[in-house]
Amino acid sequence: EAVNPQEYTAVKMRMLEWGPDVSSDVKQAAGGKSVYLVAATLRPETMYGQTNCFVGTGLKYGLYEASESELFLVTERAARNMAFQGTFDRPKGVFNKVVDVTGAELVGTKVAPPFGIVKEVYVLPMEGVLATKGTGVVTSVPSDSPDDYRTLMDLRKKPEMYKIKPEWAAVDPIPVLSTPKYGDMAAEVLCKELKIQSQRDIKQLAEAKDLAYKEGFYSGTMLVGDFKGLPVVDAKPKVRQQMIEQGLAVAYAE
Ligand code: A2H
Repeated sequence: EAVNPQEYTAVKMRMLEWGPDVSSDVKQAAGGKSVYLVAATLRPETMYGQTNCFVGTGLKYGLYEASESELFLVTERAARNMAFQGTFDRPKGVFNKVVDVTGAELVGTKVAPPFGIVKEVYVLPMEGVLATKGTGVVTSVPSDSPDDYRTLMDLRKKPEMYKIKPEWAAVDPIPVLSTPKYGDMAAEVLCKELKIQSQRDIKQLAEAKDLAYKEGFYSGTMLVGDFKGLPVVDAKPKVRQQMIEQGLAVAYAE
């Protein structure tokens, strides 16, 4: 990992309305500032197709001061990395947590996904979110991510078990790119081909993820956005740059 750093795009999903379980401590601490759930992605070109946001219900997050007016909701590990990468409007290495937040209480919170065709989406639980990767916040693109697709379908099947309202999982996958092998719904096609039954089918999901990633990157064509018609390989850095220039994302490495 130290030898081969990953260059993520950390997308700022603006909090629009806290979910029913968010504590009054959190609401008070947020005050009048803008709160962003910040999600690390390797596929910025797919952000048009965001349908929800995932957190781990057993994970601990915090609200961290990013500037005078902005708070970032991420894990402490990510806040520390961001502080050392100069992401915050603070001296290098300085990060200040204003309040703790649990993943469980965030479920049902409404956020605005940057560049999303759908403008308002909900925070939902995902079982496999790692505390040791990215920000602990994962944005969901079920058209192109097999993990996201399978998790969304699991949630729709058993909303009571996952303690969600069905309407929070109501946004369908949105086509964002097309590939010769899998059409415009690579994740769905691969989950069916590999007979993936649940988000716990880790091995098959890893294979599906690899196939979707390679086919999308090398053979995909954009269907939406400013770079519609361009190969994914060319659109990817352009979408990333636009998001960063517009203040809707930050570079994040680990
Ligand atoms: B990707 P890598 Cl469309 N725990 O973004 C689990 N997964 C996490 C995570 C965490 N803490 N942080 C980020 N991720 C996900 C989009 C996407 C992603 C698409 C297709 C594939 C894909 C939308 N979700 O990932 O282990 C994020 O999901 C498969 C490569 O560092 C992030 O990019 O390679 C990806 O995993 C980073 O995983």
